[in-house]
Amino acid sequence: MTKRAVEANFDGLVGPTHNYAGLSRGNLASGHNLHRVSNPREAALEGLWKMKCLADRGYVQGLLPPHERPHIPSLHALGFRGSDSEILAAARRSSPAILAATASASAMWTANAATVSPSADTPDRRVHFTPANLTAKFHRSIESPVTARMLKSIFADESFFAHHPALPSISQLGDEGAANHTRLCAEYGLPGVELFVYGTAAFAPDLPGPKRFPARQTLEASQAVARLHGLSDRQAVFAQQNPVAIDAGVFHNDVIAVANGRVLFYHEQAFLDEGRVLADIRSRLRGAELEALRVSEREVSLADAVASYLFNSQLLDHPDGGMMMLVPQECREIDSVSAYLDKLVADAGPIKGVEVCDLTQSMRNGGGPACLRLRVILTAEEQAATLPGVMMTDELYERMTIWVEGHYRPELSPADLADPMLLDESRHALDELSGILGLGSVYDFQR
Ligand code: SUG
Repeated sequence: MTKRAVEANFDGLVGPTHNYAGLSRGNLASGHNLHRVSNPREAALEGLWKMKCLADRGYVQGLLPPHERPHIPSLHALGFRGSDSEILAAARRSSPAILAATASASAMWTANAATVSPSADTPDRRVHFTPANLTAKFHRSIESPVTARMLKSIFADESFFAHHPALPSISQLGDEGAANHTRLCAEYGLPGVELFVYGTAAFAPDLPGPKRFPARQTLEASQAVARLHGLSDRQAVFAQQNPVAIDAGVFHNDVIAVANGRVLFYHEQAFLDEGRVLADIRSRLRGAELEALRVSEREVSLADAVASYLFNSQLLDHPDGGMMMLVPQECREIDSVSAYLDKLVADAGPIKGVEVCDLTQSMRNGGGPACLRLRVILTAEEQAATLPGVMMTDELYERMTIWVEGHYRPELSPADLADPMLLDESRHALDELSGILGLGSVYDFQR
């Protein structure tokens, strides 16, 4: 029997060490803003405001907490020894880049936290989670153990939720989670088609690949996740990302394509073989006709798509039918994109309205609205089994705002990352946060 289900979005709450360290080659914004002074307080408040706006409109909205940063166990693993202050000072002297990597607040982009398959798709009718190993970048590769603990704490009931370990941490199995995975369906509660997009294949060296920037996701990793989740060939489509797009700064597929329901919104340069991708989806989508919303290079150039993050929008079901699109404000600052959005709504297609949000602090590191959220399709029973403390309400919003204002700095520069006070402040804040959310002891410093 089909169960009604909804999409819940779990946004990453920005951490107290949010900074610009230029750690992600291939992500243009990260490179451009290297060493810029950040505002962690503003960043967290921007993210909280997005969550509240969506919760106010009736969408099911949760949050995933920040990770402990700087991460002393990672510095320890690299041979730095002594007290916490000595470790921070030694890392700063020997390699500011390594210190910055262990201090990044990158866990905020929860589209990279995991790949999630809803219970309607899986053989055991449980929601399956595989945390992403994020092997492509050191600062991100240290996220998965704590992400796994958080997901297990939030989705604890094994009769509803299945948790797989992250794939082996090796570039041939590089996995970036839901940022390279999207799902199409007639209704959330019905079996859907899961689209896995990869940048390269580790064991097929003849595939065309990007020349300038690295591909982060491999076909082998995508196939392994689909296997772990029990998806059959009828349910999974594997598509190669266009290397031209990767070289233009599309480091994840969610910077160039997004789906919701039966709509696939994408740029003509998104996929290497567009025709095959559409045919594969069409042949698998049961009970619904694929609606391909294709944006041509003439309407919006690849460069404007990357600069605006048009495709990193959230497509959300509209209560009156059709969909609402949540775009970053940069989309209204670039003429071609703004004109395209006006036309999209005027066209009487599936997109009924466009809402704009200010995520300046996250955008400067290459993270738009869709990067900040992990989508989890949940039935009513699964929703009831989810940790209630992380769900956004007016009360939680008020509480979190006070918490951020009390604990976060309004300014952070790369030199501050070695400040032992910053580590103390962050641990203190996260300890309090795990109590507020009812999360248990998920952090290393609590164990
Ligand atoms: O992995 N930026 C992140 C942005 C992730 C966006 N996520 C999705 N597209 N789903 C990344 O490149 C920059 C950190 C720095 O440079 O300080 C960074 O990690």
